[in-house]
Amino acid sequence: MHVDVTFTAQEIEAATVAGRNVVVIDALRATSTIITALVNGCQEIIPVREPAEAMKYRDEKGYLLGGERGGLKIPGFDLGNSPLEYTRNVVEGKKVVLCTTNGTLALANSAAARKLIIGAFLNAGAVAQFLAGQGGDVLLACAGTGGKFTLEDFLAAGVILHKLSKIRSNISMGDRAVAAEAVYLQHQDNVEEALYRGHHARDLADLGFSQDVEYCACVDKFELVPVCREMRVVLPYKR
Ligand code: 3SL
Ligand code: MG
Repeated sequence: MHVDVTFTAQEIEAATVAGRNVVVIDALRATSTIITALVNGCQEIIPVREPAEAMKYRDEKGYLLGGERGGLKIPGFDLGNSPLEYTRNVVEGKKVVLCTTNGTLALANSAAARKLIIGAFLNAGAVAQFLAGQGGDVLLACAGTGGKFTLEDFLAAGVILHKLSKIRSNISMGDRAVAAEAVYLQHQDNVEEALYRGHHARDLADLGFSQDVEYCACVDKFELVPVCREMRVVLPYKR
């Protein structure tokens, strides 16, 4: 099993993901939000690139529109992109159409993957278990921010890699994967503090979302692995 890492949603092309199991990571905050919504009984999540695509579902019964631009709720949407908004009261039994700047773009760009799954600190161990059981090459596809590398996604890739390497000894890692694991190991005792060394956590705190950063930094809070098939994210696997 060969494992590597990409840094941005924009880097992801059909040829990059074809034949590989791909984990999309947008730890702050889209993939953490997806995981939380599904934990709280959301039926499925439809990731879209643009708000206009989401708006087509505006008047459909049972759908909620969620997402952000500039970190804030999109006008006319029901929810923003804070995982803490996606409580059981709000999402149970509902379908959520989610549009975020980087995370849902990364998912849409990864549609040609062999298997496409959702990763974050929140479910790192479960993702590692899932990958170990699949076999095949793996790409940890960090969403990045605005086409640029972000520390939080790289750290989340590192924790998944570290856990995977504990389960399977025969994996080979690309150089980015080696670096991700090393950086995670350096910060494993305080992930939240490490997140604040990156600009996006600080931007979120400035917008009033420091509780999101604290929540998204929790490693292994949930043991589930959302899977995206035909641009529908659901929960097929629960331990
Ligand atoms: O870009 C994204 O997908 C978001 O996760 C960004 S934010 O954390 O909501 O600002
Ligand atoms: Mg992000």
